[in-house]
Amino acid sequence: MAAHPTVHAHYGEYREEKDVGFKLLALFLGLAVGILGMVAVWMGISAQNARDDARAAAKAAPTATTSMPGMAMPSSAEGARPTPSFAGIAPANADALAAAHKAYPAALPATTPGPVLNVHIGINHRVLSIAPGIKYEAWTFDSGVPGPVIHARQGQTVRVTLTNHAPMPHSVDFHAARVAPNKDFVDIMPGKSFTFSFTAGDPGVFMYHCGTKPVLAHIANGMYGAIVVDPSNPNLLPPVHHAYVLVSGEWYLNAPGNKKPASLDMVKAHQMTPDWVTWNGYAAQYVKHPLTAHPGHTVRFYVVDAGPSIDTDFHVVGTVLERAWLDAAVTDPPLHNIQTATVPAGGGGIFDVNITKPGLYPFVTHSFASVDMGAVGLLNVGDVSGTMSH
Ligand SMILES: [Cu+2]
Repeated sequence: MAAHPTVHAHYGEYREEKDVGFKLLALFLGLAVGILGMVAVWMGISAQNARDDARAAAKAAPTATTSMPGMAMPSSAEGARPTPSFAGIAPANADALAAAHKAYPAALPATTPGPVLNVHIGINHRVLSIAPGIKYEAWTFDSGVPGPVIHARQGQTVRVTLTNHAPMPHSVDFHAARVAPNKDFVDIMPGKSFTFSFTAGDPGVFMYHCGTKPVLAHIANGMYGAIVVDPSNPNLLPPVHHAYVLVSGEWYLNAPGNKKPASLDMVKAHQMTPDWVTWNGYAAQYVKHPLTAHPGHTVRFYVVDAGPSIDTDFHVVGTVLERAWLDAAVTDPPLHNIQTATVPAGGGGIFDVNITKPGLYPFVTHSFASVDMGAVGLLNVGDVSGTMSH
């Protein structure tokens, strides 16, 4: 009997921030990157106007809500109004909170030997920090967003056991699997476990997510993650010095989230107007906690766009993508010298850069509205000090 190694993810402790920020009542509006004061003032005025509009609309036509916890979803979309934008809201001590935040570990975990990769994932509802001082009532695979990064080898059997600790049905849909969805991507009732297996037959990086209806809500609430499948032919993805996994996701808030946790605004989700867009669940976390590389070493980014709805236009400022494998088509040869690569919602891409000059290299989606909402990080090449001036 072959040993069946097990992947356990422990993402519990680093998500929580102390509530020191909430003791400071003096909050101000500002962009997460904290540079555009004028815009912040304008946003404050706009937000106030929008808030007034929303209040007036609410008085005129109150909307019913479902009883589903964690969701502020109108029973009918007709006439429903979104809450105003809460993009960029930050407490006065946002910088300190960002520094104290423990960044999601982006480094690709090691593979596991043996023919079977056992993956145990618990499903939970819990409050997470998604930006400095901003809390959200998330639905999670294990205890963070994204869920644990799974690293399989082509040909390996991935045996997934889900245990639902949440008070509503959830499920999982692996884009790397070729299985009958009605048999394996089934709803798991509260308190129940479910196990299914698939062969990791296709190399690449793939999304997984909850597939329970409404799927938009389950993904928007944080139920997504990435699985990397190494090709059995190692020449298809040559070895590199550094490998990082970045999952883009949008957050749609029904409240600012700075005084009490926000939850989902389904109207905003339908309108695709997020408040925050994040790499690995937390706005701009790799600006304060940059990913690292040595000059002249090759860095590989495994990028998944979890959406739920907005594409990622992956770009590394100050270099070109030397090699690119688009949407998990691990072809030989790869594409070369790409400036910006689209990663569609629900898709993935693998991108290699090789940077010789020490410095700070931002990685972004070049859809810059998303950058202002948090979809930016830094690659620190050569352990340089300082920060970005823009
Ligand atoms: Cu779910």
